[in-house]
Amino acid sequence: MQHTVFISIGSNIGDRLKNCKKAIENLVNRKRIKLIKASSFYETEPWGEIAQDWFINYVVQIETTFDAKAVLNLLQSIENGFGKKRIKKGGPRIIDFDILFFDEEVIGTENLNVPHPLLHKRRFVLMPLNEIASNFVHPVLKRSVANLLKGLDDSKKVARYYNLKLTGNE
Ligand code: PH2
Ligand code: MG
Ligand code: MG
Repeated sequence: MQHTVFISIGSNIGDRLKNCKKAIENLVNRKRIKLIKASSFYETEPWGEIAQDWFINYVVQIETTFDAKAVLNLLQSIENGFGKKRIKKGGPRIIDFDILFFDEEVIGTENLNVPHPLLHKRRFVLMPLNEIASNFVHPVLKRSVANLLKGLDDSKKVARYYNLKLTGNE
């Protein structure tokens, strides 16, 4: 069965743009993963309490026959391939993948929470997501992405940075 998955990608260490491009290439070249849409890249002020460098963030929509756990494992193995070290929760990272939505599923396990529990509070997620999925309805909050963005209280800056014209392949 095909699943529709939205994934947020970010980097704030090294060549952020290159890391972001490499991450998506690595992901969509896998069997059973098809890229449907990608947002532009955004340069974003760090969200949260930790002082760190600005990020490049974007969001992609994929289709896959993997279940949510298998997608998580795949994303983590790609992160590990970048030499990602998780020194501090919410701190600087060479690459970070987060599953935002997995169809309309609601998942609450130790390792995986879907929808992503902070997505509706983060401009750096909602802006790119709104570019590719403004009508998608959050399965818990029952509000569209456009509506979440409209009511959002997040003063962190998010600016469109670069438009990578990715198209679906394979
Ligand atoms: N990721 C975090 C914490 N803060 N801020 C921005 N702008 N972008 C991120 O991807 C990000 C963050 C934890 O994963
Ligand atoms: Mg994250
Ligand atoms: Mg993560």
